Amino acid sequence: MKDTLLKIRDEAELAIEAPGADLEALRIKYLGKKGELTAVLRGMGQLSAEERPVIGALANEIRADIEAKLEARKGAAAAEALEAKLKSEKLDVTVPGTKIEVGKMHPISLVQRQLEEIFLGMGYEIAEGPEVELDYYNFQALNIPEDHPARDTQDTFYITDNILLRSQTSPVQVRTMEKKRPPIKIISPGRVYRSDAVDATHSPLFHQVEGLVVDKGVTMGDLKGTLETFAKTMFGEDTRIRFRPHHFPFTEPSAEVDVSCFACGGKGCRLCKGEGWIEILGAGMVHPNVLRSCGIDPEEYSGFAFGLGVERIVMLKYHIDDMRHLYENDVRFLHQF
Ligand code: 2NM
Repeated sequence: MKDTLLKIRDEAELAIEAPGADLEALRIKYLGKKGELTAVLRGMGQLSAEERPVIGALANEIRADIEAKLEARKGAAAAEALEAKLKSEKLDVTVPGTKIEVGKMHPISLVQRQLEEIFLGMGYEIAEGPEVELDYYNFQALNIPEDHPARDTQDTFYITDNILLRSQTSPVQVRTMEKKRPPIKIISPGRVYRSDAVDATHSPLFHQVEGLVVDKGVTMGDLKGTLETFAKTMFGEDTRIRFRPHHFPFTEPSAEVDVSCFACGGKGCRLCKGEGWIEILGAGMVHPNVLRSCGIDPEEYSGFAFGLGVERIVMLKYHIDDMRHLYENDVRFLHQF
């Protein structure tokens, strides 16, 4: 029995010292209720009265010995683990930091913000609305007849018979006129969609800013004064504007609006193609049918509206000759603004 005990002690010692030893498993194996040492002690009944205290003392000594070795090894393992953790988490404060790239505002956003600032400064509010729109708000309420070419599936993205991607931001104006009583003074910036092939001057998605003023006694003179103030703020104090007669279904009378060329001052250059003038806006007095559709009495109220394409302004302002640059997201292009 003594030999068995000594053998257990030697084995346990080796096992505890072995690299990667599972100390808890070893504790159970040797000292646990069903462990090897316990098994030996259970057999002590067969021993003689002289042998029993000697073997008992040896067994207790070995138990204490194994316990102490386990504890010591546990402490060493914890110290090793801490050492490894400290090593792996070592921080070299002299290593160069990760460079954080600071982005830039896209030129379309830049110009859109600028347009917003100008009209906010004139007391306008910014109105927004859905890009997925009902046919009613995009066409019908805007006095655009059933057979108008803009309604063709060739020109407009239809989702169903009466749901489409808005082709202008005017439906926002209609929704505002439906909801609010005059005075109304809003601009509606946002994305619009037309089924155009991509080329240097066309994109199926582009951006518009439209304006609308409705009140008692609003005139074409107010429209001219507003657009003149806008043009001077946007393109410089010397800028002049001119109206050319045009047709829009939603305004009467309607005009296309030019600004004097901000590159040559009107003498004629490459930017204005020798004209001295650059077309920049569409505008007019809101058609009585449109006011009526929105529950506003055209006998009591009148209004003006205008619309411009943001991409066109961006391209003129920054001398960009191809609209595709604005959508290709090449950072070398975008970092120029
Ligand atoms: C343009 C040109 C002329 C316009 C009209 C309206 C509304 F809703 F009041 F009838 N909103 N925008 C308008 C007028 C838009 O864009 C070239």
